[in-house]
Amino acid sequence: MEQLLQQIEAIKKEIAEATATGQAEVEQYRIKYLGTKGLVKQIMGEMKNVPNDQKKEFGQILNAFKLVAEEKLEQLQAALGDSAEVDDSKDYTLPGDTVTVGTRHPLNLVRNQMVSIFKRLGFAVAEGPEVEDDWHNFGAMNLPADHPARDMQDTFYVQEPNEEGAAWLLRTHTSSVQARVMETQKPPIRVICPGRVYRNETISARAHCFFHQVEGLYIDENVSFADLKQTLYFFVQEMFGKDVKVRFRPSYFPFTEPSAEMDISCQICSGKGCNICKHTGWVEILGSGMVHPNVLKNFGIDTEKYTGFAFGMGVERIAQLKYQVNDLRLYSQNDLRFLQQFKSV
Ligand code: 2U9
Repeated sequence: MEQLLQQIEAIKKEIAEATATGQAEVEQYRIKYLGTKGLVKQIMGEMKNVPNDQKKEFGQILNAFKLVAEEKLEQLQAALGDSAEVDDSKDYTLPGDTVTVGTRHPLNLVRNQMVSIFKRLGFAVAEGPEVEDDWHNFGAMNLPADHPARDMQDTFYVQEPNEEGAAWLLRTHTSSVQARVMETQKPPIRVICPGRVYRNETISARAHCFFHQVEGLYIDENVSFADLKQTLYFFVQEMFGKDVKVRFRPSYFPFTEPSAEMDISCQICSGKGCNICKHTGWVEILGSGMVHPNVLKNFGIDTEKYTGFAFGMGVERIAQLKYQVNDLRLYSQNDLRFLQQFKSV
């Protein structure tokens, strides 16, 4: 008992003399005296050896001892607050760093707008894999085995064609997604397929080895070429404004018959003639047509009952006309001087 009291007095003396010049030393003090294995806890542990008739008196001594240790911790902490931890080398009144907020990529802005216009017409959005098999990309789309698009020169093959012609490749259009939709759904089908596509082109201002498409497909009873024209006319009016003019020119695609390309009046010069429209007043924006019966038959769709229209367009091309982007490479160079121009769009 006597020995314990002496021990307490010795520790109290130590505590009274303790100093700390930084946060680390305050922490050392706390651990030494008040930590879970600290001296205060150790002394408290001796309580069990104290005879019952002295427990009350000794308990009071112990509580006072603990208080001394705690008060000293507060003192050390408070003393630090006014001096040691203040770093005078910094000017805390300076304004903070500006946080640069990112911008949406112009291709995403345009893709989102395109998707939202077609959604309002009741089109659903479908997506699919960028690595495709030969069938979904070419075969199902009525592209014959000797079509130039199938050539090694034009398509990136992941796995070259085997004896049966089966191959894996980077999709050259998002029609492969519509093919997958037709595989799993029955008409009526009304989908748009936005996504990245790949073609083996030398990169220049006008060509790139990848670009983005939005393709559409509408299959139902009594779908006509008039539906195609009205849908696409609505789209360009929403995209470019009510004053836009359109014209259709006959064209050829293996997957549509009849096929047509659509031009709009040049949005840069309002049809007066400029470099973008090569002084014709018109710019081509998309390809379209009535889905070829062979394509429908590939998916077991009754061509006596159903007809459909399809269209495809490049997102880069629409963005070029909307924002006058004259070099395709700008879209993938991540140059902030280009991207930041789309800040509040
Ligand atoms: C199915 C059947 C037919 C989609 C179509 C085009 C015409 C077309 C080009 C425009 C510019 C590709 O991005 S581009 O280079 N596309 O001209 N695409 S019709 O036809 C389909 C799609 C799916 C089942």
